[in-house]
Amino acid sequence: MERKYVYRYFNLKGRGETPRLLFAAAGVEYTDDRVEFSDWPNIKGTTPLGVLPVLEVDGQQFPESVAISRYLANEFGLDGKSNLDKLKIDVVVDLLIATRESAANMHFEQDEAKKAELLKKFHDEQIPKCFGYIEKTLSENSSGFLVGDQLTWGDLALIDLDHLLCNLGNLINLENFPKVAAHKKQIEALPQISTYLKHRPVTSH
Ligand SMILES: N[C@@H](CCC(=O)N[C@@H](CS)C(=O)NCC(=O)O)C(=O)O
Repeated sequence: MERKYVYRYFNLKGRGETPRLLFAAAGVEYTDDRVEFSDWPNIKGTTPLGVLPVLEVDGQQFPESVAISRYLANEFGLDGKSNLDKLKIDVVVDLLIATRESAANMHFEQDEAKKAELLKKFHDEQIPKCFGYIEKTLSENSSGFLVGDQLTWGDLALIDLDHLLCNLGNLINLENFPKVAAHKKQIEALPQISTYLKHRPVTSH
């Protein structure tokens, strides 16, 4: 029987966009419930952990963005074919999460001196570590996808972070990572992804 999905997050990409990309890639119907900040105080107490995103599967609510993405990837066959491919995806996703956290901490830092210090560390350490590893992973796979010869949730998580870093005041120069740049183009050109990207609500991040 077909599952009924409601996906609840703020009207942002943020931590919540990879699941939406997964629904788009798989062509699976869902309710994209974008919560207004003014409504959030009334909704917060009804969620499992007091935070979003939440995925409702046939009326049952689940928190945690990465667990949600991994579940949807499993359901939609976008999880990699072998256990080794799944491991490769998980390593990349963990690196992407750490990079997203660093970018967010830096973005929201109010103290200008501290912010400059975080920015330097981000460029000198976090970007080379994360994207150097991903560049190498991509160069070991001739299909252009992160693993195997078809799309997985690792590809979607990767373009999602590319978008964030490019939008948040150019936090990455993809010219330094040619495989990542080519990967972004390849994934964005997939028909179902390209259509989704053209039509998704415009948000700053
Ligand atoms: N580890 C959680 C973190 C969720 C989280 O911190 N969500 C934020 C938005 S990105 C939130 O709901 N903030 C509102 C609040 O704390 O009241 C996940 O990845 O889903």
